[in-house]
Amino acid sequence: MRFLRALVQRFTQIFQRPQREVDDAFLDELEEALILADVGVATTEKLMAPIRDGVRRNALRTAAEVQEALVNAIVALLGDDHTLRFAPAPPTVWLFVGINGTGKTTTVAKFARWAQRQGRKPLLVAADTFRAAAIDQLKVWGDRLRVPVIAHQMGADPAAVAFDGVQAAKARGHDLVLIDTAGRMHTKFNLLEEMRKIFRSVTKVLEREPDEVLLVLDGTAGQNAIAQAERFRQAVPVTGIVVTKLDGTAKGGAVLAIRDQLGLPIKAVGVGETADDLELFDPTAFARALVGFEPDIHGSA
Ligand SMILES: Nc1nc2c(ncn2[C@@H]2O[C@H](COP(=O)(O)OP(=O)(O)O)[C@@H](O)[C@H]2O)c(=O)[nH]1
Ligand SMILES: [Mg+2]
Repeated sequence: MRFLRALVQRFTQIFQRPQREVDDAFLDELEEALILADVGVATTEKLMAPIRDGVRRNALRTAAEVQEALVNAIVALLGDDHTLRFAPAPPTVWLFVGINGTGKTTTVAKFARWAQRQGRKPLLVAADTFRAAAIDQLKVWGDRLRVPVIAHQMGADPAAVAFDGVQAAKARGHDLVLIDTAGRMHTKFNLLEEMRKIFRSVTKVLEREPDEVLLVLDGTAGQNAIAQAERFRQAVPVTGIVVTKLDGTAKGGAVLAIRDQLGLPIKAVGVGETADDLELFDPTAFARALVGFEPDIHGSA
C-alpha cells in the first residue's frame, strides 16, 4: 500500500514514539490528522469515540496502544464484505457506473488485466455510446490488453450494447463481462434513466441481476463522492464501490467516510493510470497501512 505514503506521514509522526503517554493534546492531534485525511467529521467522531473512552478508562495509555485500537476500529468500520462476487455459472457480469472522469473506463481496463492474470477470459462492453472518443478509449485498452470489445456506433442504445455484450460472452465462452457506461453530468435524469435501462437489459439477457454493480468514485472528491453515490443508488442497486486516484493523494481517508456514510463495501482501489494500478480491497492491510504500521510503506515507489 505504498500509494498511501502521502497520507501516512501524518500518522507516522503522531505514532513515532510508541511509548508516549496519551493525553488530550495527543488525542486532538490524532483527530485532526483524521479530519485532514478527509475521513470526515462524523466518521472521525465514530472512530475516536471508543479511543477516547479507552483512554478515559485507562485501558489505553500509550501511543502504541492507541495505534492498535485505531486499526481495530477502522477494520470494524470497513466490514468484511469486500469480496467481489462471481456467478455460480459463467459468465459473471459486472456493471460499472459513475460520473464522468471518476475513472470508470480505466477501472474496467484494470479489471480486464487482473482477470487475465487469473486465467479468466474477460470481455469489454462499450455501453458509453455518448461520445465516439469514449468507445475508442475502450477499444484502445482492448487492443493493448488483447481483450475483445463489444461496441456499437456512437449514439447507439447503451442498453442494446450491454445486451449484445452479455449474449456475445455466452456465445464465445467469456467468463467475465465488464460493462463500461457513460457518466455525463448535464442531463442527470437521462443518465439515471439510462443506467436503469442498461440494468434491466442485462438482467433480462442474464436471467438474473448483474453480479456486481460497481460505483466508481474519485477518492479526491470528498463529500461530492457521497452525493454522487446517493444519486446513482436511486437508479440501480449498487453492490460495491471502487475508489480511484488514491495514488499520491493525502486524502485517502475518504475511503472510510465513503464506507461509513454509504454502508456499501469498498471492493477495490485505483492507484494509478496503468492497467496494473488496481488493488483489491483488504481492510486490515488498508487500516494498518493508513495508521503507519507498515514500515515498508516508506520504501521507494
Ligand atoms: N492518478 C490516477 N488517475 C486515474 C486513476 N483512474 C483513472 N485515472 C485517470 O482519470 C482520468 C479519467 O479516467 P476515465 O477512466 O476516462 O474516467 P471515466 O470518464 O469515468 O471513464 C484519466 O485521465 C485516467 O487516466 C487512478 O487510479 N489514479
Ligand atoms: Mg469513460
